[in-house]
Amino acid sequence: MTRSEELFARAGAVIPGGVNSPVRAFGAVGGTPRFLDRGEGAYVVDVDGNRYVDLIGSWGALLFGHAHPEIVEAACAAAAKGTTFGAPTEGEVELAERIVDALPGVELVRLVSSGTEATMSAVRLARAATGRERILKFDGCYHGHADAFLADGGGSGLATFGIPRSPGVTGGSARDTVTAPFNDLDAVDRVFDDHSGGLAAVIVEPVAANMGVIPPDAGFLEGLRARCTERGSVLIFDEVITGFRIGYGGAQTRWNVTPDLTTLGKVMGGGFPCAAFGGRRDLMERLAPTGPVYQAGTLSGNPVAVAAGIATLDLARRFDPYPGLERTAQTLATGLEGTFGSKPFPVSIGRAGSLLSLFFADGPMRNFADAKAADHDRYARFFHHMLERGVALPPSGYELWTLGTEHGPDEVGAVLEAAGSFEG
Ligand code: KE4
Repeated sequence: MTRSEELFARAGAVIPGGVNSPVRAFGAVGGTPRFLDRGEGAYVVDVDGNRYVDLIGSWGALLFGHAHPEIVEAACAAAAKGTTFGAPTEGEVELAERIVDALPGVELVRLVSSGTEATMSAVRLARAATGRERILKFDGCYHGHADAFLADGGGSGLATFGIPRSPGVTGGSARDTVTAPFNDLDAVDRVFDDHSGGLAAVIVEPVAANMGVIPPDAGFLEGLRARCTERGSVLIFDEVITGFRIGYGGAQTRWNVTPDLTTLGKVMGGGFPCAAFGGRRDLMERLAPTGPVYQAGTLSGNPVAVAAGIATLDLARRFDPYPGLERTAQTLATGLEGTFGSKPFPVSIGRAGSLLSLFFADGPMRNFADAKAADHDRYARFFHHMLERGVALPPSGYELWTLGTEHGPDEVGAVLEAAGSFEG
C-alpha cells in the first residue's frame, strides 16, 4: 500500500470523501488521489516521492509556480509580525489600490477569503441595488458553492459529479437562478423577455474555465454588456480564474468590456485564502458600513494572505509574464494537436490566452452541452496514462490546465512525450 493510499484511508475516516474539496477525490477519473508533500516551481512531489509536472497549479492560483521565494518570503515576514488582527492594516490598502489600478471596472473593492464569498456577496449587492431577485448564470459556469449558483449545470465539481442541483438548496434559491447556454445571446434575450420584472444580475465567467476552457464567441461579452445596460441589470464578471491570469487587467481589459462588478480570487491571493469583489462606486458604497448591505469576514484582508497577494501582483507588474505564458500555452496546444492528429480519436483543445484544456471531442466547443458530449471516459484513461508518466493533469475533463511561469520547454516536452504514447 502506498502512503497516498494509507493517507486516503485515514482521511476517509475523518473527512467526507477524504478530501476538503470534492474534485480532489479523483471521482471523475477513479483511483487514489495523490497526497502531496511539496511543490517546487512547476512540479509537485507526492508523499511516496513521485514527482510530477503540475498542471493543476492549485486550480489556477499559482501564476509563478510553487513556493516562489519572493512570495514565500513576503508571507513569512508578514506572519512574523502577527498572522491576523481583525483590524485594518496598510497591506489591505496596498492590495486594494493595486486591484483598483489594474481593473477598469473596479472603483472600490472589498477583500474576502474565497471566490465563493466574492460571488455570493456580489449577487447580494446586485439584488440590493436593483430591488430584483432573479439572476442569470450560464450552464457549466461555476461561481463557487453558494446556494444561488448550485442550480442546473453548475460547472467544475458539479459538472464532474453530474449534480444538476445540489440537495440542500431550497426551491426558493434555485427558483431565483435562471440558466442559459454560454455563448447564446438569443437564449439570454428569451430569459430577459420571460422575466418582465427584470434580472438583478447576469453573472458570467468571461472565459468559461469550469466546463473545460471555452472562450466567448466574438460579440458575446459585448452583447451581455449591452443587454444589462439596456435592462438595468448588473453585469458581474466572475474573474476568479481570469483575473491577473489572462492578463494583468483581466478579461475585462482583454475584451474591452467593463462589467459593473468583478469577482477575483486565486492569483490575487498568491496561493493564500484571499479573494475580492469590486466594481462601480455607486454599487460598492451600498456595502456596510457605508450602506445597508451586510457582508463581513473575520479573516477578510488577512495580512499574511495580503502580503502574498501583493508580492504576486508586483511580480506580475515587474515581469509581465503574460506573453510568455501565452507562448507556452500555444506551444503546448500545437504540440498536443500534432501528437493526436494521427490518432483514431478526436481531440479539441480549448484555449484563451494561457488558459487551456483538452476535450476528447471533435469541436468546436461552444457551451456546456458540447463539453458534456466529450468523451470523459477517455479523459479518465488519459489522466492516468499521464499520471503514470509524471504529469499531473486536473482529475476532471471539466477543469483548466494551469500553466505558470516555471513551466518551460522541458516541462512542455515532458507533457508532449507522455501524451504521445496514449493510444486511447
Ligand atoms: P472558491 O470558493 O473555490 O475559492 O472559488 C469559487 C470559484 C468562483 N469562480 C470561479 C470562476 C471558480 O473557478 C471558482 C473555483 N474554481 C474551482 C476550480 N475550477 C475550485 C476548485 C475546487 O472546487 O476545489
